Amino acid sequence: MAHGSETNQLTEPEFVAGNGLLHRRALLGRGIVFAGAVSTGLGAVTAAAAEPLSDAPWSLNVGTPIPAYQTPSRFEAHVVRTRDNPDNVPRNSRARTPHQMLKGIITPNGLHFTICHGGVPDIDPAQHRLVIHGLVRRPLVYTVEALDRYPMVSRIGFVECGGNSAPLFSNQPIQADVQALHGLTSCSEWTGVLLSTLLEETGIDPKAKWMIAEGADSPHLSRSVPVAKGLDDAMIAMYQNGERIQPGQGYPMRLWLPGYEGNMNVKYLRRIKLTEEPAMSYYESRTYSQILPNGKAYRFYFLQEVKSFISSPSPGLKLKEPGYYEITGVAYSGTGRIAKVMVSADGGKSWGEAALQAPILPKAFTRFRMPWRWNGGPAILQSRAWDEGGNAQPTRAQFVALRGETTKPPAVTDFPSQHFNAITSWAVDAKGDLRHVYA
Ligand SMILES: Nc1nc2c(c(=O)[nH]1)N[C@H]1C(S)=C(S)[C@@H](COP(=O)(O)O)O[C@H]1N2
Ligand SMILES: [Mo]
Repeated sequence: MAHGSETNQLTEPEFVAGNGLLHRRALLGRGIVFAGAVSTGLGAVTAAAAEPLSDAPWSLNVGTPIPAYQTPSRFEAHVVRTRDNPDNVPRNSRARTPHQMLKGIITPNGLHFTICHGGVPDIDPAQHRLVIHGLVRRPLVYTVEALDRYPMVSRIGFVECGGNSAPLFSNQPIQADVQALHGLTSCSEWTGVLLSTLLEETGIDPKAKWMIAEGADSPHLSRSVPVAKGLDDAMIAMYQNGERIQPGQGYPMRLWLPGYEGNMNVKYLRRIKLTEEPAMSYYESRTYSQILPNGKAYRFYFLQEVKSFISSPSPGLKLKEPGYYEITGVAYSGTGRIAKVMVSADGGKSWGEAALQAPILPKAFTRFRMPWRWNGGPAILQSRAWDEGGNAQPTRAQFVALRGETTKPPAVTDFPSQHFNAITSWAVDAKGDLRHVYA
């Protein structure tokens, strides 16, 4: 890659929008000498000399034994979830995904966000049962072992808490990183039995319009789900990225409702009751309702709408020197596939189209990338997504006009409002530090 000193510059930079945004073609690696572009002095890439490489200590000894279940390098020990209730006082607890340190579309199992309203139950899979009853022809009880023999499917998709990004309802931009602001969404490959397979077997009384799903944890969290969703793409998920679902994700099984508000994805699932009417349970009538500026609330608000955020660069990740950077993040929509992501480096004055990394799957994270040459001056980075249903991620002004904002004290964890999906802005200053702004 090092072609000598005369190429210590971007060659033929092809700008698509203001403040250094490059055409996504640059990601193909042609027309840019990255070695020069990523290091002008401090040196991430330097000229290679011809003499033999010297040996570091780890090259001179036999390494450690291979562990039975491996965990990341000790040098990655900072890549962890942030927990808001480490002492497990009896209330809801959250652990947030460190998006600023992840680069793909799959959230590693140990880093998937978790919300438990009554701690993580220690469920013995041999004793766990799933009951499907109510307005069905034939009520049935399933063991984990039995479900393991049913036809399974694997699908990649996200789960997002309705309360994710709630700090952005504040009328002042709260100074926090992407993990604190957007860490309540994650994406996995889920494997399990489609609920439609089981409903086929129990039969459905035509009067049934709702299913009430209930968990086996101490709050017995329950939510009402339209039967239509149950017959569409709802899954009894038992595996997460190939292995048994984590305790934090609902071991031994959860309801996965692709694209629907996190809270409805009932973990530790023990019961599905088909009914004519919704249950109006605690979590659907109080905690997870969307209060509107006029004081009214949407009765039900299932969909997690089209959204994106830049994970890198983002607050806490300093730009050490001017030069080439990749702006990257995730986009997703509960409606379907992501159609387009636009990126701005000048606070929304001009936009360039980001590259979307395949696979682009419905109701899943899509990784976007945008090449950028930072000139060392101020910049405001934004991303905006569109889905295949033609829905555009709203600007902050559009969003606030419809849903309102709050003057409540700026605590990251405690905002009453749900389903924030507007644009996020990161400001870069001349020192290369990033902060959360409204633009
Ligand atoms: N049984 C049960 N299901 C639950 C919860 C819970 O506390 N108990 N939390 C809900 C909430 S509020 C969300 S956002 C999602 C989070 O899923 P995750 O913890 O797997 O990320 O699970 C939902 N399902
Ligand atoms: Mo949630």
